Amino acid sequence: MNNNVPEEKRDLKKPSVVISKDHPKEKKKHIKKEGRTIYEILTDEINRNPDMTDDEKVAKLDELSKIQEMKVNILIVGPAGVGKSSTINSLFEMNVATVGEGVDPETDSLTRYDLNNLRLYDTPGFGDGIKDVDYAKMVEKKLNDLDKNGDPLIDLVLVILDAGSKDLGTSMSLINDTIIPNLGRKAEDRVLIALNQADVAMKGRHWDEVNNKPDAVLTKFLKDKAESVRRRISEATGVDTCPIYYAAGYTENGVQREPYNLTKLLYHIVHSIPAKKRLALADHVNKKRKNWRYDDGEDDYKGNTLLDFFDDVKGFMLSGADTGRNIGKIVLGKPGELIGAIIGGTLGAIGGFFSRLFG
Ligand SMILES: Nc1nc2c(ncn2[C@@H]2O[C@H](COP(=O)(O)OP(=O)(O)OP(=O)(O)O)[C@@H](O)[C@H]2O)c(=O)[nH]1
Ligand SMILES: [Mg+2]
Repeated sequence: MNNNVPEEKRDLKKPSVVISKDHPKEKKKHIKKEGRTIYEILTDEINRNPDMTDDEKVAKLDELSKIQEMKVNILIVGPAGVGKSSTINSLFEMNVATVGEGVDPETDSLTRYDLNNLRLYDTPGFGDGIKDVDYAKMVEKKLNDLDKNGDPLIDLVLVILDAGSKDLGTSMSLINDTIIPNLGRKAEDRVLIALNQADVAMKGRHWDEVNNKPDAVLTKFLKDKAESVRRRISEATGVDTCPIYYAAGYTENGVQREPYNLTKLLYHIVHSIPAKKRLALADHVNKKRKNWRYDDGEDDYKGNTLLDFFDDVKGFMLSGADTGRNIGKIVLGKPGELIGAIIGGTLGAIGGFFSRLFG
Protein backbone atom coordinates (compact mmCIF):
# COMPACT_ATOMS: atom_id res chain seq x y z
CA MET A 1 0.00 0.00 0.00
CA ASN A 2 1.20 3.51 -0.68
CA ASN A 3 1.44 5.25 2.63
CA ASN A 4 2.91 8.43 1.28
CA VAL A 5 -0.12 9.74 -0.50
CA PRO A 6 -2.21 12.05 1.67
CA GLU A 7 -5.73 10.83 2.21
CA GLU A 8 -7.21 13.89 0.59
CA LYS A 9 -5.53 13.01 -2.72
CA ARG A 10 -6.50 9.36 -2.69
CA ASP A 11 -9.71 7.76 -3.78
CA LEU A 12 -11.21 6.41 -0.62
CA LYS A 13 -12.35 2.94 -1.44
CA LYS A 14 -15.17 2.83 1.00
CA PRO A 15 -16.11 6.30 2.15
CA SER A 16 -19.65 5.24 1.25
CA VAL A 17 -21.55 7.88 3.15
CA VAL A 18 -20.34 11.33 3.99
CA ILE A 19 -22.99 13.12 5.94
CA SER A 20 -21.91 16.68 6.36
CA LYS A 21 -23.29 19.41 8.54
CA ASP A 22 -22.86 21.64 5.50
CA HIS A 23 -25.97 20.08 4.06
CA PRO A 24 -28.57 22.92 4.16
CA LYS A 25 -30.92 20.93 6.38
CA GLU A 26 -28.19 19.95 8.81
CA LYS A 27 -26.74 23.44 8.82
CA LYS A 28 -30.02 24.96 9.91
CA LYS A 29 -30.31 22.49 12.77
CA HIS A 30 -26.68 23.05 13.70
CA ILE A 31 -26.96 26.83 13.97
CA LYS A 32 -30.25 26.79 15.80
CA LYS A 33 -29.07 24.31 18.40
CA GLU A 34 -25.53 25.38 19.03
CA GLY A 35 -25.49 29.13 18.48
CA ARG A 36 -22.10 30.51 17.54
CA THR A 37 -19.27 28.06 17.07
CA ILE A 38 -16.24 28.36 19.34
CA TYR A 39 -14.23 29.64 16.37
CA GLU A 40 -16.76 32.41 15.70
CA ILE A 41 -16.70 33.39 19.37
CA LEU A 42 -12.89 33.50 19.38
CA THR A 43 -12.83 35.61 16.19
CA ASP A 44 -15.22 38.13 17.75
CA GLU A 45 -13.25 38.22 20.98
CA ILE A 46 -10.01 38.93 19.14
CA ASN A 47 -11.59 41.65 17.02
CA ARG A 48 -13.14 43.30 20.06
CA ASN A 49 -10.13 43.03 22.37
CA PRO A 50 -9.11 46.61 23.31
CA ASP A 51 -5.74 45.43 24.66
CA MET A 52 -4.49 44.14 21.32
CA THR A 53 -2.87 46.17 18.56
CA ASP A 54 -4.10 45.68 15.01
CA ASP A 55 -0.94 43.74 14.18
CA GLU A 56 -1.49 41.44 17.14
CA LYS A 57 -5.07 40.89 16.05
CA VAL A 58 -4.00 39.95 12.55
CA ALA A 59 -1.42 37.52 13.94
CA LYS A 60 -3.96 35.93 16.31
CA LEU A 61 -6.61 35.66 13.61
CA ASP A 62 -4.02 34.00 11.41
CA GLU A 63 -3.17 31.56 14.17
CA LEU A 64 -6.87 30.89 14.70
CA SER A 65 -7.43 30.16 11.03
CA LYS A 66 -4.62 27.59 11.20
CA ILE A 67 -6.22 25.96 14.24
CA GLN A 68 -9.53 26.03 12.42
CA GLU A 69 -8.06 24.01 9.58
CA MET A 70 -6.99 21.20 11.89
CA LYS A 71 -9.17 18.12 11.70
CA VAL A 72 -9.69 15.57 14.41
CA ASN A 73 -10.09 12.07 13.02
CA ILE A 74 -11.48 9.33 15.24
CA LEU A 75 -11.83 5.73 14.09
CA ILE A 76 -14.41 3.65 15.93
CA VAL A 77 -14.02 -0.13 15.85
CA GLY A 78 -15.59 -3.07 17.62
CA PRO A 79 -17.71 -6.18 17.21
CA ALA A 80 -21.14 -6.14 15.58
CA GLY A 81 -23.90 -4.71 17.71
CA VAL A 82 -21.67 -3.61 20.57
CA GLY A 83 -23.05 -0.07 20.39
CA LYS A 84 -20.57 1.86 18.24
CA SER A 85 -23.23 3.96 16.52
CA SER A 86 -25.16 4.45 19.77
CA THR A 87 -21.98 5.71 21.40
CA ILE A 88 -21.35 8.29 18.66
CA ASN A 89 -24.95 9.45 18.93
CA SER A 90 -24.78 9.80 22.71
CA LEU A 91 -21.46 11.63 22.75
CA PHE A 92 -22.01 14.06 19.95
CA GLU A 93 -24.76 16.27 18.64
CA MET A 94 -25.66 14.24 15.60
CA ASN A 95 -28.63 12.08 15.08
CA VAL A 96 -27.24 10.58 11.94
CA ALA A 97 -25.38 7.40 12.92
CA THR A 98 -27.91 4.64 12.34
CA VAL A 99 -28.58 2.40 15.30
CA GLY A 100 -29.27 -1.25 14.67
CA GLU A 101 -32.40 -2.99 15.79
CA GLY A 102 -32.27 -6.23 13.86
CA VAL A 103 -29.71 -9.00 13.54
CA ASP A 104 -27.73 -7.78 10.54
CA PRO A 105 -24.77 -5.50 11.08
CA GLU A 106 -26.35 -2.09 10.60
CA THR A 107 -23.33 -0.20 9.37
CA ASP A 108 -22.08 -2.15 6.40
CA SER A 109 -19.00 -0.23 5.32
CA LEU A 110 -16.76 2.51 6.67
CA THR A 111 -18.96 5.55 7.22
CA ARG A 112 -17.46 8.96 7.69
CA TYR A 113 -19.36 11.65 9.53
CA ASP A 114 -18.06 15.17 9.08
CA LEU A 115 -19.02 17.49 11.90
CA ASN A 116 -17.04 20.47 10.67
CA ASN A 117 -13.51 19.72 11.92
CA LEU A 118 -14.48 16.55 13.74
CA ARG A 119 -14.42 13.47 11.56
CA LEU A 120 -15.77 10.21 12.87
CA TYR A 121 -15.20 6.96 11.03
CA ASP A 122 -17.80 4.42 12.07
CA THR A 123 -16.96 0.88 11.02
CA PRO A 124 -19.34 -2.01 10.53
CA GLY A 125 -19.13 -4.47 13.39
CA PHE A 126 -16.83 -7.38 12.86
CA GLY A 127 -17.95 -10.89 13.63
CA ASP A 128 -21.02 -10.96 11.39
CA GLY A 129 -21.24 -10.27 7.68
CA ILE A 130 -17.71 -9.02 7.32
CA LYS A 131 -14.80 -11.44 7.68
CA ASP A 132 -12.37 -10.76 10.51
CA VAL A 133 -9.46 -10.70 8.06
CA ASP A 134 -11.18 -8.13 5.81
CA TYR A 135 -12.04 -6.03 8.82
CA ALA A 136 -8.44 -6.11 10.03
CA LYS A 137 -7.27 -5.03 6.56
CA MET A 138 -9.73 -2.14 6.52
CA VAL A 139 -8.51 -0.99 9.95
CA GLU A 140 -4.86 -1.39 8.97
CA LYS A 141 -5.38 0.65 5.83
CA LYS A 142 -7.07 3.46 7.70
CA LEU A 143 -4.33 3.53 10.34
CA ASN A 144 -1.75 3.99 7.61
CA ASP A 145 -3.49 6.95 6.00
CA LEU A 146 -1.60 10.22 6.29
CA ASP A 147 -2.89 13.77 6.54
CA LYS A 148 -1.64 16.57 4.32
CA ASN A 149 1.34 17.19 6.61
CA GLY A 150 2.41 13.56 6.31
CA ASP A 151 1.33 12.73 9.86
CA PRO A 152 -0.92 9.76 10.67
CA LEU A 153 -4.48 10.74 9.81
CA ILE A 154 -6.17 8.96 12.70
CA ASP A 155 -5.78 10.82 15.99
CA LEU A 156 -7.54 8.21 18.06
CA VAL A 157 -8.85 4.67 17.68
CA LEU A 158 -11.81 4.10 19.94
CA VAL A 159 -12.18 0.35 20.44
CA ILE A 160 -15.59 -0.53 21.81
CA LEU A 161 -15.99 -3.94 23.43
CA ASP A 162 -18.89 -5.71 25.07
CA ALA A 163 -18.46 -5.53 28.85
CA GLY A 164 -20.54 -8.70 29.22
CA SER A 165 -18.81 -10.85 26.64
CA LYS A 166 -17.02 -13.93 27.93
CA ASP A 167 -15.08 -14.39 24.72
CA LEU A 168 -13.10 -11.34 23.69
CA GLY A 169 -10.65 -13.40 21.63
CA THR A 170 -11.34 -11.84 18.23
CA SER A 171 -11.28 -8.34 19.68
CA MET A 172 -8.01 -9.05 21.49
CA SER A 173 -6.43 -10.28 18.24
CA LEU A 174 -7.59 -7.17 16.43
CA ILE A 175 -6.13 -4.91 19.13
CA ASN A 176 -2.90 -6.84 19.66
CA ASP A 177 -2.13 -7.91 16.08
CA THR A 178 -3.55 -5.06 14.01
CA ILE A 179 -4.34 -1.87 15.90
CA ILE A 180 -1.35 -1.52 18.22
CA PRO A 181 1.32 -2.60 15.71
CA ASN A 182 -0.05 -0.03 13.24
CA LEU A 183 0.00 2.86 15.71
CA GLY A 184 3.77 2.97 15.95
CA ARG A 185 5.55 4.57 18.89
CA LYS A 186 3.47 5.72 21.85
CA ALA A 187 0.56 3.59 20.69
CA GLU A 188 -1.08 4.04 24.11
CA ASP A 189 -1.66 7.72 23.30
CA ARG A 190 -3.81 6.93 20.29
CA VAL A 191 -5.94 4.02 21.42
CA LEU A 192 -8.79 4.02 23.88
CA ILE A 193 -10.48 0.80 24.94
CA ALA A 194 -14.03 1.21 26.20
CA LEU A 195 -16.32 -1.55 27.46
CA ASN A 196 -19.93 -0.72 26.57
CA GLN A 197 -23.27 -2.02 27.80
CA ALA A 198 -22.11 -1.98 31.40
CA ASP A 199 -25.80 -2.09 32.39
CA VAL A 200 -26.34 -5.57 30.96
CA ALA A 201 -22.85 -6.99 31.55
CA MET A 202 -24.33 -9.45 34.07
CA LYS A 203 -27.45 -10.01 31.97
CA GLY A 204 -29.21 -7.03 33.55
CA ARG A 205 -28.63 -8.22 37.11
CA HIS A 206 -27.00 -5.89 39.65
CA TRP A 207 -27.91 -2.72 37.79
CA ASP A 208 -29.30 -0.09 40.14
CA GLU A 209 -32.22 1.22 38.06
CA VAL A 210 -33.03 4.05 40.43
CA ASN A 211 -29.58 5.58 40.44
CA ASN A 212 -28.67 4.35 36.95
CA LYS A 213 -25.41 2.75 38.03
CA PRO A 214 -23.92 -0.67 38.75
CA ASP A 215 -24.21 -1.97 42.31
CA ALA A 216 -21.11 -3.18 44.18
CA VAL A 217 -21.20 -6.67 42.64
CA LEU A 218 -21.47 -5.40 39.08
CA THR A 219 -18.90 -2.69 39.73
CA LYS A 220 -16.40 -5.33 40.79
CA PHE A 221 -17.25 -7.43 37.74
CA LEU A 222 -16.70 -4.44 35.44
CA LYS A 223 -13.44 -3.39 37.08
CA ASP A 224 -12.14 -6.96 36.87
CA LYS A 225 -13.11 -7.10 33.20
CA ALA A 226 -11.34 -3.83 32.42
CA GLU A 227 -8.26 -5.01 34.28
CA SER A 228 -8.27 -8.35 32.46
CA VAL A 229 -8.40 -6.55 29.08
CA ARG A 230 -5.59 -4.22 30.17
CA ARG A 231 -3.45 -7.19 31.22
CA ARG A 232 -4.07 -9.13 28.02
CA ILE A 233 -3.00 -6.18 25.89
CA SER A 234 -0.01 -5.41 28.06
CA GLU A 235 1.22 -9.01 28.04
CA ALA A 236 0.86 -9.34 24.27
CA THR A 237 2.20 -5.96 23.19
CA GLY A 238 3.92 -4.29 26.13
CA VAL A 239 1.58 -1.33 25.67
CA ASP A 240 -0.23 -0.10 28.74
CA THR A 241 -3.79 0.98 28.03
CA CYS A 242 -6.43 2.15 30.46
CA PRO A 243 -9.71 0.42 29.55
CA ILE A 244 -12.86 2.04 30.92
CA TYR A 245 -16.47 0.82 31.17
CA TYR A 246 -19.66 2.73 30.38
CA ALA A 247 -23.15 2.45 28.93
CA ALA A 248 -24.11 4.41 25.82
CA GLY A 249 -27.77 4.05 26.77
CA TYR A 250 -30.78 3.31 24.57
CA THR A 251 -34.42 4.02 23.95
CA GLU A 252 -36.61 1.05 23.22
CA ASN A 253 -40.42 0.83 23.12
CA GLY A 254 -40.57 4.10 25.00
CA VAL A 255 -38.24 2.78 27.70
CA GLN A 256 -35.09 4.80 28.12
CA ARG A 257 -31.80 3.87 29.71
CA GLU A 258 -29.67 6.90 30.27
CA PRO A 259 -25.93 6.75 29.61
CA TYR A 260 -23.51 5.93 32.39
CA ASN A 261 -19.86 7.06 32.52
CA LEU A 262 -20.25 8.87 29.20
CA THR A 263 -18.54 11.77 30.99
CA LYS A 264 -15.54 9.55 31.63
CA LEU A 265 -15.47 8.34 28.04
CA LEU A 266 -15.62 11.91 26.66
CA TYR A 267 -12.92 13.04 29.06
CA HIS A 268 -10.58 10.27 27.89
CA ILE A 269 -11.33 11.05 24.25
CA VAL A 270 -10.70 14.79 24.63
CA HIS A 271 -7.57 14.16 26.68
CA SER A 272 -6.19 11.82 23.99
CA ILE A 273 -6.51 14.44 21.26
CA PRO A 274 -3.55 16.81 20.85
CA ALA A 275 -4.32 20.06 22.74
CA LYS A 276 -4.31 22.27 19.64
CA LYS A 277 -6.95 20.14 17.95
CA ARG A 278 -9.32 19.72 20.88
CA LEU A 279 -11.54 22.65 19.99
CA ALA A 280 -12.80 20.65 17.03
CA LEU A 281 -14.75 18.54 19.50
CA ALA A 282 -16.06 21.37 21.64
CA ASP A 283 -18.69 22.47 19.15
CA HIS A 284 -20.23 19.02 18.92
CA VAL A 285 -20.59 17.72 22.45
CA ASN A 286 -24.14 16.48 22.89
CA LYS A 287 -26.22 19.09 24.70
CA LYS A 288 -28.62 16.58 26.25
CA ARG A 289 -27.98 17.16 29.91
CA LYS A 290 -29.21 13.72 30.93
CA ASN A 291 -26.41 12.09 28.92
CA TRP A 292 -23.90 13.55 31.36
CA ARG A 293 -25.75 12.95 34.61
CA TYR A 294 -24.49 9.57 35.79
CA ASP A 295 -20.92 8.41 36.32
CA ASP A 296 -18.73 6.58 38.83
CA GLY A 297 -17.79 9.83 40.57
CA GLU A 298 -14.15 8.78 40.81
CA ASP A 299 -13.16 12.09 39.27
CA ASP A 300 -14.81 15.30 38.08
CA TYR A 301 -14.85 14.25 34.46
CA LYS A 302 -16.92 17.20 33.25
CA GLY A 303 -14.68 19.68 35.05
CA ASN A 304 -11.56 18.02 33.73
CA THR A 305 -12.91 17.98 30.18
CA LEU A 306 -13.63 21.69 30.44
CA LEU A 307 -10.14 22.30 31.77
CA ASP A 308 -8.71 20.37 28.83
CA PHE A 309 -10.66 22.52 26.40
CA PHE A 310 -9.81 25.59 28.39
CA ASP A 311 -6.10 24.77 28.41
CA ASP A 312 -6.26 25.05 24.68
CA VAL A 313 -8.17 28.32 24.57
CA LYS A 314 -6.03 29.76 27.32
CA GLY A 315 -2.87 28.84 25.46
CA PHE A 316 -4.26 30.51 22.42
CA MET A 317 -5.77 33.65 23.93
CA LEU A 318 -3.42 34.40 26.77
CA SER A 319 -0.26 32.87 25.30
CA GLY A 320 1.77 31.87 28.31
CA ALA A 321 -0.29 33.22 31.20
CA ASP A 322 -0.67 30.44 33.72
CA THR A 323 -4.18 30.55 35.05
CA GLY A 324 -4.74 26.87 34.46
CA ARG A 325 -4.97 23.76 36.49
CA ASN A 326 -3.91 24.95 39.94
CA ILE A 327 -6.79 27.35 40.17
CA GLY A 328 -8.91 24.64 38.60
CA LYS A 329 -8.22 22.22 41.42
CA ILE A 330 -9.50 24.72 44.00
CA VAL A 331 -12.86 25.38 42.41
CA LEU A 332 -13.41 21.98 40.85
CA GLY A 333 -16.94 20.69 41.00
CA LYS A 334 -18.39 23.86 39.58
CA PRO A 335 -16.82 23.88 36.15
CA GLY A 336 -19.16 26.53 34.74
CA GLU A 337 -18.29 28.98 37.48
CA LEU A 338 -14.66 28.03 37.30
CA ILE A 339 -14.31 28.73 33.62
CA GLY A 340 -16.34 31.92 33.89
CA ALA A 341 -14.27 33.13 36.84
CA ILE A 342 -10.92 32.42 35.27
CA ILE A 343 -11.69 33.86 31.90
CA GLY A 344 -13.87 36.68 33.14
CA GLY A 345 -14.13 40.11 31.54
CA THR A 346 -13.37 40.34 27.88
CA LEU A 347 -13.39 36.59 27.42
CA GLY A 348 -16.80 36.14 29.01
CA ALA A 349 -18.42 34.80 25.84
CA ILE A 350 -15.98 31.90 25.82
CA GLY A 351 -16.76 31.21 29.46
CA GLY A 352 -20.44 31.14 28.56
CA PHE A 353 -19.80 28.71 25.73
CA PHE A 354 -18.00 26.28 27.99
CA SER A 355 -20.45 26.57 30.85
CA ARG A 356 -23.21 25.42 28.48
CA LEU A 357 -21.12 22.59 27.07
CA PHE A 358 -23.00 19.78 28.81
CA GLY A 359 -26.47 21.26 28.35
N1 LIG B 1 -28.50 -2.22 27.21
C1 LIG B 1 -27.77 -1.48 26.39
N2 LIG B 1 -27.98 -1.54 25.07
C2 LIG B 1 -27.21 -0.80 24.26
C3 LIG B 1 -26.19 0.06 24.76
N3 LIG B 1 -25.57 0.64 23.71
C4 LIG B 1 -26.18 0.18 22.60
N4 LIG B 1 -27.16 -0.68 22.92
C5 LIG B 1 -28.06 -1.40 22.01
O1 LIG B 1 -27.30 -2.31 21.22
C6 LIG B 1 -27.88 -2.44 19.92
C7 LIG B 1 -26.82 -2.21 18.85
O2 LIG B 1 -26.42 -0.84 18.89
P1 LIG B 1 -25.65 -0.13 17.69
O3 LIG B 1 -25.29 1.22 18.17
O4 LIG B 1 -26.41 -0.24 16.43
O5 LIG B 1 -24.38 -1.05 17.60
P2 LIG B 1 -23.22 -1.03 16.50
O6 LIG B 1 -22.00 -1.49 17.18
O7 LIG B 1 -23.17 0.29 15.83
O8 LIG B 1 -23.78 -2.14 15.50
P3 LIG B 1 -23.24 -2.51 14.00
O9 LIG B 1 -23.03 -1.22 13.28
O10 LIG B 1 -24.35 -3.35 13.47
O11 LIG B 1 -21.99 -3.28 14.23
C8 LIG B 1 -29.04 -1.44 19.87
O12 LIG B 1 -30.24 -2.13 20.15
C9 LIG B 1 -28.71 -0.47 20.99
O13 LIG B 1 -29.87 0.13 21.52
C10 LIG B 1 -26.00 0.12 26.18
O14 LIG B 1 -25.15 0.84 26.72
N5 LIG B 1 -26.81 -0.68 26.93
MG1 LIG C 1 -23.25 0.77 13.79
